[in-house]
Amino acid sequence: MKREALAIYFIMGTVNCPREPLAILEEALQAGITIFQLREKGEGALTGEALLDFAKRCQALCRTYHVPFIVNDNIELALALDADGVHVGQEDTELAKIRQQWTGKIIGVSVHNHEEMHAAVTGGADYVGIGPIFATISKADANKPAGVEFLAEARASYPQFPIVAIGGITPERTEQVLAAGADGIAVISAICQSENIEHTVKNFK
Ligand code: TZP
Ligand code: MG
Repeated sequence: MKREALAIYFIMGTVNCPREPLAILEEALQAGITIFQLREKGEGALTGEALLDFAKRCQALCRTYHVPFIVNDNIELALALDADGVHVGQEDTELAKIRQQWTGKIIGVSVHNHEEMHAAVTGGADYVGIGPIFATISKADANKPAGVEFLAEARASYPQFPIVAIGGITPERTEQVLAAGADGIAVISAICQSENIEHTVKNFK
């Protein structure tokens, strides 16, 4: 994948939204996010038909704006929808299995250290997510904030590999994260909780 596609990576689930989720997504798309991930998890998350219906609506919006639609964790949902990609953590379906099923699709993997990074790169991931860089309110089981140290090391080891940084990132903190080597920033709350998404995305840019 092109590293530029990771520039402004918006992640959202209904649980993260203080108002109508599809309105938030459409405002973010209009404002210029470059990739979207549906991450429907946590207490009160949609399941079954309701999840399928919501996911289809998100996908349709992303198509309208020509923005890749990625599904978090749920490989069955991603396959059923023919999503543009899937993002998995270390505890989710094995990368090798997904890679077999998913030629020509985007696969992202969360990594936290050199071993995981090496396994992702050699196992066929298209990009990696590194974080949480800062403290986050959006992931209950998040590791401790790691800062930019490993991010910078990962970039030094893999000068060309697509890397997105995640966790507590705001427009004010973006420069530091890009300087450490990220191709882009992945955010939930900075956009979901923004009172002016157009303005927030512009600030990220
Ligand atoms: N993985 C590491 S931190 C995080 C995920 C999914 C949550 C990021 O959300 P926020 O609100 O941008 O900190
Ligand atoms: Mg996961």
